[in-house]
Amino acid sequence: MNYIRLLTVQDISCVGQCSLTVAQPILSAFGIETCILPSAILSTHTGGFKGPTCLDLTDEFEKIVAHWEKEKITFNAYYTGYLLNERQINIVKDIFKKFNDGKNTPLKIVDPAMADNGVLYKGFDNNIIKGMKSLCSDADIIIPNLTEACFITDYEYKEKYNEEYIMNLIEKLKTFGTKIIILTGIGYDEDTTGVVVAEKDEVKYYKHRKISKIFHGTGDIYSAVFIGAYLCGKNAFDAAKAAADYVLECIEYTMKSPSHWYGVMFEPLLADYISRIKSN
Ligand code: PXL
Repeated sequence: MNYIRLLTVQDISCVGQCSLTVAQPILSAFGIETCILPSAILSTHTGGFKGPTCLDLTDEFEKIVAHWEKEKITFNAYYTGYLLNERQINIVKDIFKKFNDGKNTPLKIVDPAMADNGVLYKGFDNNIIKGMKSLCSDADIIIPNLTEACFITDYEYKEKYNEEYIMNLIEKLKTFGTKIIILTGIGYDEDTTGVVVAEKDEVKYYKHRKISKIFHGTGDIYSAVFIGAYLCGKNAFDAAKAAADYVLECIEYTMKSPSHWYGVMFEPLLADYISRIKSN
C-alpha cells in the first residue's frame, strides 16, 4: 500500500467513543497517517450525557489552514464527519481545493454526521442540512445513514419501508454526483439490517443480523473502518462489509458490559481485527 496522509475534520468529544477518538485510532491502525482538524471540543458527545460543554473551533480553522499552506502540507485524502455550522463547512469546501500535491487528486469522503433515528442531533437546526447538502456535492464518497440521506435529499423519512423506497432514495442521492454511495442502517425486516453500496450503475446490499439496542458512535466506527479498508485496497462493497462486521462484533462485545451505555468498546477488538482484515 502506498503511504497515505489523510486529513479528518470532525469534533473531539473528550469522552464518548465517537468522532476523532474513534477515527484516529482506527485509521492509524490501518497504517494511515491521520491528521486532524477538530471542529469543536466537547466534554462528551451530545447523545445522552447532560449538558456537555462545547468550544467552537471555527475561528481557528482559517489560521490553521494559512499555516498549513505556508508549510506546503499536502493530503492524499479527506474525511469529514461532525461539523458545527455552515461557516465551517464552507472552509472545509475550500480545504478540499487546497493541499493537493499536484500528482493525485485527493479523495474526498463525507459522512454527513448530523442525525439519526429520524431526528437531527441536539444543537443542530436546518442550516446544518443546507451545509451538508453542499458538502456532499463536492464529495467522491458519501456515507449517510438513512436519516441523513433523507435530510440531504428532502425525502420523507420512514421507519418501515421496502426496497422500492430505498432504490428511489439511492436515485436521489445519485444527483450529488459522487462516485460511491454507502447508505447505512437499511433493514427490510425486524431481525436484519445492512448497508447499500451504490457505485456506477451497480447497487449491492449487504445484509446482516440486527441488534435492537442503539449505541452512539457506531456510525463513526463504521465510517473509519470503511475508509481504512477502502484506502488499503478493498473494493467499496468489501470495505462496507468489513466495516459492518466489525461494528457488529464491537456491539456484541459491549453488550457483555451492560453498564457501558455511552459508546461501543471497539478498542479491545481493534488490533486483532486489523490483522485479520489485512491478511485477507
Ligand atoms: O457520533 C456522532 C456524534 C459526533 N459528535 C458529537 C455527537 C455525535 C452524536 O450524537 O454528539 C458531538
